[in-house]
Amino acid sequence: MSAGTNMGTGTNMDAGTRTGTGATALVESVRAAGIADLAEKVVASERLSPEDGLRLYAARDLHAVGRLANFVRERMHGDRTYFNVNQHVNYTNYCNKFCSFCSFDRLPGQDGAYMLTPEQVAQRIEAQLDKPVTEVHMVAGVWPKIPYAYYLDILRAVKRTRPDIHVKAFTMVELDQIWKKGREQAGRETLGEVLADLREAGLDSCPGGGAEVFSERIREKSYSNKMSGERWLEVAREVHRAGLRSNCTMLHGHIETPEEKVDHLVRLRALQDETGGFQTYVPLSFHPANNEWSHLPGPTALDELRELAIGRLLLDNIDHVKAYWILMDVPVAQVALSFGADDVDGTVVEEHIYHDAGATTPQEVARAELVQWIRDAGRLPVERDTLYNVVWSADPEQAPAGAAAPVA
Ligand code: V47
Repeated sequence: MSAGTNMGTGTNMDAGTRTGTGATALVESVRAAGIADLAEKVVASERLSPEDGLRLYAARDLHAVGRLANFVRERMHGDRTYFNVNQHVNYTNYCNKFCSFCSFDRLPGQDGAYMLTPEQVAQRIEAQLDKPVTEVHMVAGVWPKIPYAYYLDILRAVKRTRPDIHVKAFTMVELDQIWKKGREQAGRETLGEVLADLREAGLDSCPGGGAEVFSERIREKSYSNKMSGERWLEVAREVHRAGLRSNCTMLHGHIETPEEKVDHLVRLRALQDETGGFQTYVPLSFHPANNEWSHLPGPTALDELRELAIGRLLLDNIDHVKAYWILMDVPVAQVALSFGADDVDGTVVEEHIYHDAGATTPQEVARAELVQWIRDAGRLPVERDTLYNVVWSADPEQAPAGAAAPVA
């Protein structure tokens, strides 16, 4: 994969933004907000610095920040907005990390604790066989007593039930744990060997969770049992080296500072320069119900829009930015499509992590409804598979923008 090739190549530019007039109008439209120089950089496809990032967090005029992000979004994707027909499976909520922000984790025996057997995972896949599901997104808590074979068995169970489904599973945190079990129980020394086993059993790519905010200050306070940011990046590097793509995330709207967020984003950007393996950035809005951070208010819709926009502007080498509809009200996700986001995730079916933490969105949305949400926001819906190959497109040009390049 080549790094840093996506912004400003202009291949997908729309008329409104690609012309010199559009660029000049953009710069002028944000002058009063004090970010005309940043607009000039964006128009010229120059990389924004960490200091620029801090100015975007400080800029009072959110719409000005949004206009810059929208310019980039339209230059890369035009009106195209991606979704997929997917289902989520959270295979266990057993967890020993005790993160302050989490409402999902349980200890075995606690009220509501569960761990799905491979057969139960298969049943969940089977229950959706009448729908055109192309992806299962499978993440869970971390529990050291789960044997190595279990992880391979749940992958095999999915593929046995629906052989053509793409399995996007295991965050970097889960992978680190699976590697420890692989070493202990199967003599697998390296993460590379473990990834080879997982791939053989059916793993196709990895989701972006578990990164939280890389800040050591916050980790020590609130998720000290979890791997460091450095280790998260190291595991992601190995995943990409093994030829698997992954997503990346940042948990925002709690106790983090703008400096910590900029640091997080530029570290993701640096790894992407190296590997090109991240497909999509997903800012995750903190949900405060039923966890140790319940005294915090969580982000507002305006915070969410700013986060998406700044992600789009700083992560100049990541193709896609996702407004995950489950965690923001659907109208906010629709507005987000003009604040840098070009993806809304998928049909989901069953979700626990955000609903345990107070999400009020539905558990599932029909494919037709997703299409309508995107159309109502004035964008062109494009159904994708996990690797952004186009399954169906409302774009008359049917351009497979963002189609996956081979992994290095
Ligand atoms: O790692 C947990 C976060 C993540 C809360 O890759 C919380 O496409 C907010 O990573 N409030 C899991 N966030 C979800 C995730 C994800 C979701 C959708 C798409 C993709 C993708 C990835 O959720 C966890 C953690 O960072 N989380 N609890 C909470 N109370």
